[in-house]
Amino acid sequence: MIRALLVDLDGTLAETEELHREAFNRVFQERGLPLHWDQDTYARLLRITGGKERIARALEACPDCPRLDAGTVAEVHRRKTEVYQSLLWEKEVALRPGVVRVLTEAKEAGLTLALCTTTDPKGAATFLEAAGLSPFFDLVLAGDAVPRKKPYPAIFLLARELLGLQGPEGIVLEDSEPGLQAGVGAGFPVVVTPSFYTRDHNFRRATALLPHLGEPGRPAPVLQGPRQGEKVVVDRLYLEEVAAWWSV
Ligand code: XBP
Ligand code: MG
Repeated sequence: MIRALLVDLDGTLAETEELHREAFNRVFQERGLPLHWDQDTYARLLRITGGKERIARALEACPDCPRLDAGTVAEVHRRKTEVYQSLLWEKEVALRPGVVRVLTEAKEAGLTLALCTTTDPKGAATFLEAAGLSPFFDLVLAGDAVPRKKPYPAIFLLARELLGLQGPEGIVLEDSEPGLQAGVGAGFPVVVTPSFYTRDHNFRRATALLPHLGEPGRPAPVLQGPRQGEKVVVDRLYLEEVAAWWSV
């Protein structure tokens, strides 16, 4: 029996990465840093999870950029988070299909919901508030809550420990390869719904792979996993099937 859903934020709940990208670029301009990330560059940089880490790596690879110490990089990232928070209120970010339904059903069934995200906790909190999702989550693990971000399994291992989950009592919902690796590494079945920036990632190890979670009247084709080739609406029953499939 599943007891918890461990849910990623960026790309899984909503397509937030374009707002992150805009926030990074605005702050680079504000600070006079000779960096500008177009979509192709950003797609590559998303492999480096965590905004601070991403900025630091991009600065190292930029010959015309000043050498900033870790404190200054953290300060640039703090400002980026502020800009991102304002953008979340200014621009409406639509939740992905099935998200509210799956969270609502899980909550009604008494499951524990944990947000497990690489993004900064302040940005994550503002996202949840702006999207009306705060009441769903019993636990929020974000940013530097663990020393090593995805693809390391630390964040999901921490959730496992805090919630006392055995084996597949938790299911991870993810959109990216680093997230999938982290979930698998922590011993959880992982349902992947790829997003705009992660559609070319390798999801071979996903327990279930679908373009989205589906809605009644708009089921999603199962690309991999239980009921492959059929169209499903991901619900509690399907998630139980995923957990059983993983255990075999
Ligand atoms: C995605 C990330 C984040 C965001 C930027 O995290 O890697 O770093 O791109 O956010 P996830 P910050 O999909 O695990 O939620 O700048 O706040 O790190
Ligand atoms: Mg993600």
